[in-house]
Amino acid sequence: MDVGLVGQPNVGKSTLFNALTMLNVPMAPYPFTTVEPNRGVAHVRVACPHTDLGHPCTPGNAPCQEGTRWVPVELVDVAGLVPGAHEGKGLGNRFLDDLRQAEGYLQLIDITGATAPDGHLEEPGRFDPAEPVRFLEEEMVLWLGEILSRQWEKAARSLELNEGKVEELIASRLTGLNFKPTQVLAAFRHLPLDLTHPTRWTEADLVRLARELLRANRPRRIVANKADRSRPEEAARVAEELAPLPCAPASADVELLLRRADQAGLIRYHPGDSRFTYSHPEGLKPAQRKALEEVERFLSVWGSTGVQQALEALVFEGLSRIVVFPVEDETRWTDGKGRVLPDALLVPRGTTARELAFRVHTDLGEGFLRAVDARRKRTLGADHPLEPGDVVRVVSKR
Ligand SMILES: Nc1nc2c(ncn2[C@@H]2O[C@H](COP(=O)(O)OP(=O)(O)O)[C@@H](O)[C@H]2O)c(=O)[nH]1
Ligand SMILES: [Mg+2]
Repeated sequence: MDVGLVGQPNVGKSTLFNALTMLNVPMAPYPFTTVEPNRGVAHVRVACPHTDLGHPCTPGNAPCQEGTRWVPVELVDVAGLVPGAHEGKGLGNRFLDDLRQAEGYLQLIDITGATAPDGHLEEPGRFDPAEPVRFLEEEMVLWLGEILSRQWEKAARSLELNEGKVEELIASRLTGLNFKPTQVLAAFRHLPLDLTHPTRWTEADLVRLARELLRANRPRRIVANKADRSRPEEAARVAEELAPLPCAPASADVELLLRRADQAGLIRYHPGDSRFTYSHPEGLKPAQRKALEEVERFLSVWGSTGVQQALEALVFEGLSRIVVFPVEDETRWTDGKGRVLPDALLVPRGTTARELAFRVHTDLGEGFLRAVDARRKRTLGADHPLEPGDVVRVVSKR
């Protein structure tokens, strides 16, 4: 699953990307295929079940630190959004291509209002920080609307003649976006469209449909960045302006500084925490001390940098993901090689026991007999929806 970072140039996307993809935790070598420089691995936190088991775990994909499991999520720093992207201007095509792959995104805005639409800086308060949020939505709606409108009449006529299903036609036109026909049906519920006569739909209808599809299926959260140059009242004002879209203040700069200082051994800081401790206070250079004292002041005002929280809110709330732990031995919580709780899998809320089996291996899914809830020692049927933190053994014919 990909999470995209979007926003106009200079709002802090690369800084946020660098901070989020830096985790100072011992990790097992794990083959991540990094194909492009703007892709990286970030992590979301969950409690590791090993504390309930009473033995340490042997993590494979998701490192464990003091009972916190860091579960990987792929992050894409999307090329800067420019006006006219849907017409293929500038980096438009590249931008939309990256975005298409992301299942949800964090949109960064400059809460100080100093960043112009093209990314150049002016004095704080010069621009409305919320404007780029409306702009991005319009740009995406127009783009999707255009894809839907291409030769719509012809496609709709043929559909009516063959008495086909309009939700399937639409899903197939948007294959790159992975909309399922059921998701298209859900979008119809909010629109007064005559489903048996798609030839009567206007271009405006298709644009409205595009908007509904995006709202329901591409969750986003707004990261009001550069909070270190702003005030909580201003953050609250912007959040109110954007509601019901979730928006929370953050400082990518401060988060990056904290993670780097931790990696350099100057402090101990766990991403997402509201404080840090000094490792060797006496060894700090005056400039380092001054910078870290500023960070302490920032944390006392804002509570945290907001960076880790923004990603987790998107993954767990926006994208409704939960983390489950497949094992092969329901007593020792191990895999076939005796590793304890090796895998932490991020799956959609509502994933069933059988769907988890398919996620682990096709054979396991096809030969599915039953699953065992290893915490409660209960048998789970194929259609049983899993809960966050479940430790599950799949019993299969093969
Ligand atoms: N004050 C402040 N500056 C930031 C913050 N995040 C990023 N910046 C600065 O904003 C500028 C642009 O950041 P960058 O990550 O390159 O933005 P991008 O163009 O969106 O990728 C750099 O000078 C960053 O140091 C922040 O949280 N606070
Ligand atoms: Mg950048």
